[in-house]
Amino acid sequence: MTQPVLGEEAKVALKPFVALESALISHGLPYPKNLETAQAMEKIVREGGATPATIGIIGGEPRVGLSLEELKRLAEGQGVRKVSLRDLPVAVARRWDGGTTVSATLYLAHRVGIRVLATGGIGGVHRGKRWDLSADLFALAGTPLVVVCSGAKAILDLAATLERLETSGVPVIGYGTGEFPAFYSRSSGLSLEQRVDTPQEVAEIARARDELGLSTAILVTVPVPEGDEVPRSLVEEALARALEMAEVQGVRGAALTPFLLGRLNELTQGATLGANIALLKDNARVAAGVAQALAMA
Ligand code: PSU
Ligand code: MN
Repeated sequence: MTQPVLGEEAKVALKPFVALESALISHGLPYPKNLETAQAMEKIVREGGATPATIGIIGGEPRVGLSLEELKRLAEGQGVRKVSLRDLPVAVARRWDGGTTVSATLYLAHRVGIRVLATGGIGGVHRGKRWDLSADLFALAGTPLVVVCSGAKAILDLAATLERLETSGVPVIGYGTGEFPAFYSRSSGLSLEQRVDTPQEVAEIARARDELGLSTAILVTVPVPEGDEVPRSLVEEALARALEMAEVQGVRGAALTPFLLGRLNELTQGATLGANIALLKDNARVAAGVAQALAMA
């Protein structure tokens, strides 16, 4: 049976782990900012008292904990695929290099017993294409991790995404906020019923989930740091144009999310990229705190 292979740091670690996805390295952020951000997130997790395990596929081998060389290989992106849950068997059989999305990362993290994952924004329901649902939603419905993120990516239909999470039984919790964050912007206008202010509160909810025998993820949503936020009106304006470009160029499927993120970055002169990096680092910090609180059960 193909078991994920543990990286050097993961093998010796005694501390709690934080899983980090790698599709955002291979397909979410441009080189070399992607590599810098991946390394910065790992460092922040370590400083927060946990062990980072960036998860990805190297030559068909699912890896939990990547070396710097392997991170570079995914960041440089030569022939690197975006690997979602449905791609995992093909990626292994065909010996791909792959950046794993939230859905594939959740699966591999759970298989080695990791309980916390940090990312930027989860996938969800696409705007104007309600049939285009990210596999992230299905993985969240059936994998009992704590996922720290800044909500769903701003390119999505956030209201529909929230409804879908509710249908799947995934608790969505605001971290220091009563609103579902809008990724690049702190507020979406969609209120959340549950708010927490400490990692301990998150750990208590996760423990209760486990005691209940539920296997849903818990989605902890952290707004982008104040100084790095992009005003929602600006994002919406750029997004309208990016969506139009996608339509005209016929971009669809797995390519859609990376395409839209790239166009937004150009149209906002890098503002969305700055916000994306800032929130990724901040989410790594929060996730380390949660992993620690969970380990102190
Ligand atoms: N968050 C980011 N950048 C990204 C992604 C998330 O800040 O690139 C990636 C994640 O890996 C997520 C994936 O799982 O996009 C969703 O893609 P899709 O919509 O095709 O399921
Ligand atoms: Mn899709």
